[in-house]
Amino acid sequence: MKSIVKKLSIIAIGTMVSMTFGNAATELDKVMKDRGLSQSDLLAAAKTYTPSGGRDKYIVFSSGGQSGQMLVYGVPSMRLLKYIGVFTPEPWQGWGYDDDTKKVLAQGNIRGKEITWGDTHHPALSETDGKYDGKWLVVNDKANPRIAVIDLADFVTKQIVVNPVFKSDHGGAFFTPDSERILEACQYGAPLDNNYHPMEEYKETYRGGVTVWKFDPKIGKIEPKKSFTIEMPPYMQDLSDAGKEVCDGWGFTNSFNSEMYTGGIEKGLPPFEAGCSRNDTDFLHVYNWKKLAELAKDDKNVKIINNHRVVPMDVAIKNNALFLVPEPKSPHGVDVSPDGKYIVVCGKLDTHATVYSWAKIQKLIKNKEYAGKDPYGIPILDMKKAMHCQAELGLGPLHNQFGPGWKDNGEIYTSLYVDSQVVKWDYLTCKVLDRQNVNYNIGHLCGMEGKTEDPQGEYIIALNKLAIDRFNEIGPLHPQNHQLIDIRGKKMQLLYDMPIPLGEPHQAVAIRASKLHPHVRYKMGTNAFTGKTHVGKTLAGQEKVVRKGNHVYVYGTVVRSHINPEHLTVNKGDTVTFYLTNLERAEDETHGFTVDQYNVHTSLEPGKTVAVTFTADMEGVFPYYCTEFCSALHLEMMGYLLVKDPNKKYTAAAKLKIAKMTPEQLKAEYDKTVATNTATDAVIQSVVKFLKDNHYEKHNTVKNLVTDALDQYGKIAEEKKKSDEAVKAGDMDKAILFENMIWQYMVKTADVGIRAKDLLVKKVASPMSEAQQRGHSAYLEGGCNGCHVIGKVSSGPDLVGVLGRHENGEKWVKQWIMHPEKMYDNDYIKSMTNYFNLRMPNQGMSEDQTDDIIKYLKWIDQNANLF
Ligand code: K7E
Ligand code: CUA
Repeated sequence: MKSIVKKLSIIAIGTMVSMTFGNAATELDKVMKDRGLSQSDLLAAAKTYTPSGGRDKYIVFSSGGQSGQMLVYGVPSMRLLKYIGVFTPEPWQGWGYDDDTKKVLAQGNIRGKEITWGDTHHPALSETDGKYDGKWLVVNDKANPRIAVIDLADFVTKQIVVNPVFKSDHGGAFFTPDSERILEACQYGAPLDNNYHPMEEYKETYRGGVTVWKFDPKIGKIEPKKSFTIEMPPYMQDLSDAGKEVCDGWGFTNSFNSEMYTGGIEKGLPPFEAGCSRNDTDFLHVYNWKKLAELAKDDKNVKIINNHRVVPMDVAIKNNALFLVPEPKSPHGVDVSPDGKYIVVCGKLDTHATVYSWAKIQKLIKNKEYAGKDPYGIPILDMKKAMHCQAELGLGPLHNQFGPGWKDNGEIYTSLYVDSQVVKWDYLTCKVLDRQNVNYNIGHLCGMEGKTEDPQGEYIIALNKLAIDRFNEIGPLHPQNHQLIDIRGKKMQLLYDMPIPLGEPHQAVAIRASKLHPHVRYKMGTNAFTGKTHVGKTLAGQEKVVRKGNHVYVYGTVVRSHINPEHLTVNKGDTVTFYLTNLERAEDETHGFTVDQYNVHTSLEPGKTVAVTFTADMEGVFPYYCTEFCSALHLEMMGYLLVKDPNKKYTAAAKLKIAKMTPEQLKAEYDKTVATNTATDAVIQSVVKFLKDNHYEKHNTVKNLVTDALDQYGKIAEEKKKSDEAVKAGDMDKAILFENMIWQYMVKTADVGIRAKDLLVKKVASPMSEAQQRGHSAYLEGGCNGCHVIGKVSSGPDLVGVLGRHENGEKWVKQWIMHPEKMYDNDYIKSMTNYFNLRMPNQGMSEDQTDDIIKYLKWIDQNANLF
């Protein structure tokens, strides 16, 4: 008995399921077949697909490699959100094309030389207590040793600092757990000064090192004066990591040329690659940056090189602050475990990852138990005695990320460059747990907050060096390939390939989106780089042009859809500065600005003030315009720069005779324009009434739109005043133009108002049942909307109330949809056919679809007041 009941209920559920999802399931089957998708593809799609308007849980900041920029994208959707201009000009944001951004870029000039490219490698997010706080982002430039600071309040680069002693850098940037310091390690050994030193004196005069930058996390600024560099042997320092928890105050940097080989292929010597990988081991540098920071404050303990404090090796050695630990052959990544108890080093040319124990290292240091000294006198600790365990992972281990099970299960993920794999293993026991193939040749891997003291897990992103066959062919230069991997299960699952059309990304860092709180707009008149009021701040009505000698300052404003001023005449050779303030308050109402042929551009987000300076060295007429498609009148958002040569005589052109309008014609045009405005206003008022009746103020997004609409509407009164004055003065031409301006404001108001109304309808309408949703889809599929507009008589009758129009309405409508031809003789149908000059065709709707459409029509009737 029981089993029969169970069976029946299973059948019942089965029927319900197929009733509910029947159509969708059939379509899904078809799509799977057509596109050749498997069940696991569907699962991967469901794990990454983010419906329109949806948000990602994590935000990734990826270095943009040779582009010198940063990339921002979301996880799990892998949707690209932004490029951030950092070391390289970025035209959209005006980065390097307006005065203030040029100043930031100029901070990165090296010895007076302008550098317009960068090789970004390692981004780092600021931390509080070893956890991301969502405030600052820093990244290094390997080619031109620099660090940039990006403000996460607006995702804009605010500072670039040049390393005064290195000639290249790699192992940085790395924040210490409270963001008071940033570690930046050198890469290629080179003289710390700027002088010539022959290659033969490499060991004597070339050096490596780690710069310990002071950072003020309150204002997000690196303080070069309070920073110093630890001198190190020219071993080609590579990746680094800052100590945390039990090893807080220490830093770890590995190296790959302890041979100090200097190449010379052109002289018949073996190349660098052979000489640098000769030894079985290289050195992990272990240094007490906190102690050295104290020492560096005293002039006695430092050498000043290029105006920068350098702590020499012997000072560090004498103060027990610098040690070396052998590590297997040309290693690459070094990562400190979340509790600071272990340091994991990847072998690169060795198949192992080596786990060092901080407790053991400390004990060796404390007991001064050294295995020897390097040529510079730095104590070397015994590798075996410092080691916790070693894991045989495969070919080419490069980088590590920790997973949420780090504490109990030693959860860690390592990239294998040569084997093209991500390996999950246990760094406490050095046991391998799982492998996932990636495509191809992975470099870094990015866990969700996987470098912090609080790794989130869920996903790992493989940042691959090669894409090869993964994407459509686009020529010999392929995109980069970021692959999203789900790590929640026992087995890793590859979910998504994301092509990146920019430089080699190296490292990326991911943070929970909930930790970021960027601004929507700037406070009116803000200089984005000082955070203070811009000297060029100009409000509506304050626009003016000021000449000081041969420098012309324009205090201008931009707002939909005009630039004020619209004419500017200057002399050839004048310097021109446009100060522009975007008066908009509305979210996403950005304007852009350029003067044709003068190579300037800027982006004006709401509230921002910018300065654009150039020398008007070409005579002629130069349109300037807004470069963002900001409204229906965007193309009209323009003006003219006229540059005349003061040494030239210009003869006036003969005036073209154009017939003038008669006073009667002018009056007629004026009346017509006013009538259009009155009609448009009636539409606006009906929308306003609808919005008020339905309590738009209860829905924040709708409320913002209404505020924006009313903002536009509010400008009408003043235009009306000007129009009336013109009428009084008998200048109908002018009056017509002001009436036209009123119409423009009305259109903008109506545009936003109707968007608000649509949004409000969706919010206040009763939710559709599954059947009603299916009915809505069937209605669209059947092409019903080609003739019927809900709430309006269009090419067919309004369908609001259609079910009540006939006796037995549902049956009537059903028959009419399924077999219209049977009813063509009906008197009512005949009259309708005559009226619309159209006859409803048989659209081949099934009975199920028709029933659903009727349910949808019921939903329309329930919400009739909204249409
Ligand atoms: Cu491995 Cu520059 Cu971090 Cu590239 S580095 S991968
Ligand atoms: Cu402003 Cu286009």
